[in-house]
Amino acid sequence: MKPIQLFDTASSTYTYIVFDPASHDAIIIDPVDAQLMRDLKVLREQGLRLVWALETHAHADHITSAGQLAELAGVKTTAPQGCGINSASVLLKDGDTLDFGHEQVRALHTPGHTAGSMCFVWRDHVFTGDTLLINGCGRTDFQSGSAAAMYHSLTEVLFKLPDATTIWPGHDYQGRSHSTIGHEKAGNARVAGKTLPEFIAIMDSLHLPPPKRMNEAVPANLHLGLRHDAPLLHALIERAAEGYAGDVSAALAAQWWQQGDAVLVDVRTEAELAWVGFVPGAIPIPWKQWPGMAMNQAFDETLQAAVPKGKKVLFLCRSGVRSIAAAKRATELGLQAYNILEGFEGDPNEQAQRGQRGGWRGNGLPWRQS
Ligand SMILES: N[C@@H](CCC(=O)N[C@@H](CS)C(=O)NCC(=O)O)C(=O)O
Ligand SMILES: [Fe+2]
Repeated sequence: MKPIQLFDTASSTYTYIVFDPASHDAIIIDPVDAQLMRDLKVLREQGLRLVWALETHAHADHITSAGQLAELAGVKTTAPQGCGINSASVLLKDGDTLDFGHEQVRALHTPGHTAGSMCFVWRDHVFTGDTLLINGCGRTDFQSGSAAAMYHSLTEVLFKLPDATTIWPGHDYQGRSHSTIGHEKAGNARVAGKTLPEFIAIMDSLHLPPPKRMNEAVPANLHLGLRHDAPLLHALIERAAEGYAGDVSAALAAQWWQQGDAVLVDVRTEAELAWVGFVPGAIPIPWKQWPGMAMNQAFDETLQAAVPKGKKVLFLCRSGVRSIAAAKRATELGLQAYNILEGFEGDPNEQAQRGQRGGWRGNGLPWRQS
């Protein structure tokens, strides 16, 4: 079994998803904020339930999406205890293990790139973060880095793993994907066959420019990528759901709709549209069914006629209950159906601030009062 390896080109960062094939419980290692939607999509497509998000260290070159994954997917966050990421729900010490389904990862404290850096061992694989890279290693010239500590972590911790262990690095800047402990022990240009003074001399002579996003990334990552004052209410989100394609935020729904990728169907009753307000351009197909009631043929037929082949359908109701029922029915009819989270009402605070006769709602949907 292999991990799913994902790449962020902007920062050359590898993110990993590892899962238990029996329970479908999964973990994600070093997720990147710009790839949040991609990662949620992979999880949904593979039918995985994310249980842990792990950070190998406080990154200096990109912002983690762990905080957003916690808010959107309910994942529990973990970080090495020596990295100052104190908002993580679990802080890991050397040797700690995390279970996901019948699988387990073990944390190895490997200081050097940063003082708190960790690697994670799973079966005969090791996720080495920015400690051991392919034919290289993480830099040691900032963020509590230490070449001497790195030398010890490489030679006394990682190189003590079996030679056949597959290495999955946190970055690669030359398109390589993985290596093995045996291979790096024998040929890694920075450390193989080097004494400690030789290694320190090599690290001291690198003179790498600082990561471009360092001043922004490090403080953000100490809070798992979330700013205290930035509510996620209107973020563009898409998440897995059972019985239909998924849940989306109103903002993302509006984007798909405006791009012409999706049809927007409002399932509220005529009376509600008249009294509460409506979304101009949305197709009204009221959902008038409840458990035990025979299927409403009119709903099925109008819906099928309204959604062109190849387009998604987005369902909107008042609070997000009927839209789920409608999305499930549409899925049975063979459509790619999504439920819009929060419904038309959305956030009560925002609703109070809304203009009287219409305009654009804060969540991205236009609306008008009849
Ligand atoms: N050029 C990249 C930074 C690259 C960099 O410094 N990467 C760090 C990991 S955060 C490293 O340890 N690199 C080791 C190396 O390039 O040998 C950026 O601006 O973001
Ligand atoms: Fe790093």
